[in-house]
Amino acid sequence: MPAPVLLYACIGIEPKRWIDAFRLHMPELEVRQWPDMGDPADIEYVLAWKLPPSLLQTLPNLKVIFSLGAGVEQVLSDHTLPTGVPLVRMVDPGLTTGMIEFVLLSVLRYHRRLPEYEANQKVHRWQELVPKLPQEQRVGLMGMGELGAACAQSLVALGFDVAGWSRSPKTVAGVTSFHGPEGLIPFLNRTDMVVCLLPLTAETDSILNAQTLAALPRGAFVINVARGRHVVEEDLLAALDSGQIAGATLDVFRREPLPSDHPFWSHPRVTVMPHSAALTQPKTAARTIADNIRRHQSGQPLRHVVDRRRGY
Ligand code: NDP
Ligand code: OXD
Repeated sequence: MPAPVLLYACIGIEPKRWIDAFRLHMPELEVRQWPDMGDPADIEYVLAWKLPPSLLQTLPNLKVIFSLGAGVEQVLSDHTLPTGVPLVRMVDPGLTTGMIEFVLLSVLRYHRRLPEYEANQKVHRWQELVPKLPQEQRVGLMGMGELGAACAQSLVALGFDVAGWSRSPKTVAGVTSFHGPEGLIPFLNRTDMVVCLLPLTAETDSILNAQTLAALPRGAFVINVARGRHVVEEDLLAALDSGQIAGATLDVFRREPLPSDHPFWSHPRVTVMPHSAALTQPKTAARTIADNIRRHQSGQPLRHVVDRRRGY
């Protein structure tokens, strides 16, 4: 049997760590790098992130598209995406750990009132600030999938009062489940810190807007680690300025990189991160992809295939 061939087509992402990791986890896999792909008919697998335009159309024997990211809205918006070829999203232990770390860091930062201490330090003010007990801090995860559920469990372990909102009801120990459009406002009403970990779809686009931000208790915090389009930026700025929202940690934006004149950069209650809350880690992710290629080659069902109708 000829060696399987994977085309690395991830514009802007350094290939070396991926190539080393594939060599370790699947030495028999031949990895080619776009645009040096040789005969397009050899390519059975593509690893994609910011795909070169129309590339997929030129691959007659493509069997599976692997997304380098957990979010697949970019790949799905490619009008040349072949209909019969499964698209697999990224589920990577390294990515999940990174997201848990970042969400805990952000929640704890607000919970322990660090932004206030930082402001006090600037004016040399020595002042003790009493934190709430964790069980008095109501954290809400929008999205209870691979990442949302993992973050929820870690927050429960620290004693926070955790709820999740998803499309379907969930049973996660210690987490109150809300679901569906009718569950959204009750979920927001009880949430002091909302963490967005939804996929970007037609239903979730602009979901954090004037109306939903107003449904949070006054003085709530927003942590968006999903996609910039989940947030209506002007509505969030207005809610910050009115005091409805006390602070926001934003890792993702409608335009990335965030333009240098964007008001978020200098807003005193906004923390800007350059879309790096969690990064796919080649060392762990290449192994997951290799396992899936082996499953595919032995006729077993692929894991983590995107449901194109749902959009995630
Ligand atoms: P999953 O597909 O595993 O989970 C998605 C969750 O969102 C599910 O619980 C799903 O509900 C819920 N959901 C989807 N649509 C709706 C809706 N209309 N109403 C209510 N709930 C909905 O995704 P992941 O957890 O792996 O990733 C989530 C997102 O995080 C990615 O799509 C990506 O955009 C972002 N991300 C950002 C990173 C960063 O560094 N900033 C890194 C990695 C990911 P149900 O379970 O019922 O289907
Ligand atoms: C992802 C991301 O979707 O990095 O994985 O944003």
